Amino acid sequence: EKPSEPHGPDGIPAGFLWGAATASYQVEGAVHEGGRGASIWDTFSHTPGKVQNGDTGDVADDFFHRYRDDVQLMKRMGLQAFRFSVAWPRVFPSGSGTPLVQGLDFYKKLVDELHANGIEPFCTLYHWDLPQALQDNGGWENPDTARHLADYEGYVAGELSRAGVRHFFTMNEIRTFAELGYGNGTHAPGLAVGRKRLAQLTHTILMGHGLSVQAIRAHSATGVRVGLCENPVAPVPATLEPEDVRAAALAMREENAAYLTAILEGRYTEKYLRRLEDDAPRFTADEMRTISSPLDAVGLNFYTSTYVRSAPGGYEVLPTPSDFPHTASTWLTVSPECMHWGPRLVQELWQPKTIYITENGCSAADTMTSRGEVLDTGRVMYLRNCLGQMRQAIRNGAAVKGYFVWSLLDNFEWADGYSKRFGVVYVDYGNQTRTPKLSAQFYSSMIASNGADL
Ligand code: PNW
Repeated sequence: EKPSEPHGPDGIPAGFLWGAATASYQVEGAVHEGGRGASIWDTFSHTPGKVQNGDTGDVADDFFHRYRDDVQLMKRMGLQAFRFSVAWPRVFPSGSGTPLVQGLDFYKKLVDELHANGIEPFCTLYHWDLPQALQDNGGWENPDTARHLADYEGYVAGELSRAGVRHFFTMNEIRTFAELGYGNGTHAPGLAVGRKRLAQLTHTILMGHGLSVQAIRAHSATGVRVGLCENPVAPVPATLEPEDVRAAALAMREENAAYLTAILEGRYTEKYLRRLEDDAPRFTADEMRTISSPLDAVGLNFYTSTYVRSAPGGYEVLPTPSDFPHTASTWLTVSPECMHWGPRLVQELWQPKTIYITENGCSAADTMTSRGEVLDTGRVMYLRNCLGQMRQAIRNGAAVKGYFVWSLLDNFEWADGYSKRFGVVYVDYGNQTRTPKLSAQFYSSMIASNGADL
């Protein structure tokens, strides 16, 4: 890695890593190859009515077969890092037991290809594709799932660290997959289990994370860095009055009490436990120590903000006006301040040594012109503003060491299927042609100057 220098006057430290992110089920396809087992997303996407237009990840971007060309694309764009995820059911088709010997072949080839082209691999070990066989045994409602996850992650990190991977994330966005998968059922496995069971299974997920941190450290080559990727609610103070800024810090801690706060503090906040009353999770002090196993890096995914102000009792979350500007995804309001206040408040509250922005990006109604261009000026505006806000966070002391745009390619956007495009590279799903959008050109030129004119 390049040496990290003190923040210069332009705010972006030398050695800062610029990358792009993807996730296995969203890009790979090849769902029946190499002995891969089924995941909850195969089941969910093949259940009528669950995903827009009946889309599935069966083919997706066919990244499983096209990764060599896609790495060349990354290289041409000037990317320095690439975040991908490993599909658990490729390695353990039914989630536990004996690993499939050829299960990691694809990822080892991908890692070699990245290294050969000077691109640093960042590996997420769980980006939501839980083996269906484990869901059949209760999924995250079964504490055994946490053990199976740790066994899987220890094995994969051992193998891939010996292939030269130095950065691992245990999980992606606990808040999202717990709340959408088990809280309201809009994501796989499509359950709505109620508050008490949700709190308990979320605790089991946190245990899976903590046990995995330990397993990765136990099985890896020396020098690996372990973290997780979470998408905390990003409270932004409505005014710059000190009491509103304090309210934002309180909100960061409380709104994320079941997730990032528990992991970084090793405790549930009193407010959280009081709010849930009889529905609060059952846990031991020993479990809380496991959950808060020390991390080398915190990965933060920021897309949007939550405006707050000071109020009796601490803080008040402000409603989103119906005409607030938003992207092609209604949940994704255009509020780049999350990239300033998000990392800044995480730094102030928990002092992580290293923060990576592991996802940031937006959806847009991208279409190709008759000249074959995709002129996504809305995404250029979104990214430029988000990066300017990130630079502000760094100026204010946040230890942000890298940034990954979501996403390299248009891909399977979960319950929205292929109807929402997040890529800086356009994918024609009819023939799998890749076309860098205007935003890819913006991003490349920004990388070339290390953010000089943000
Ligand atoms: C994240 N929501 O997911 C994921 O990490 C990515 O896999 C995904 O493609 C990306 O953000 C864009 O959505 C989210 O409804 C999915 O609030 C949905 C929500 C939030 C995050």
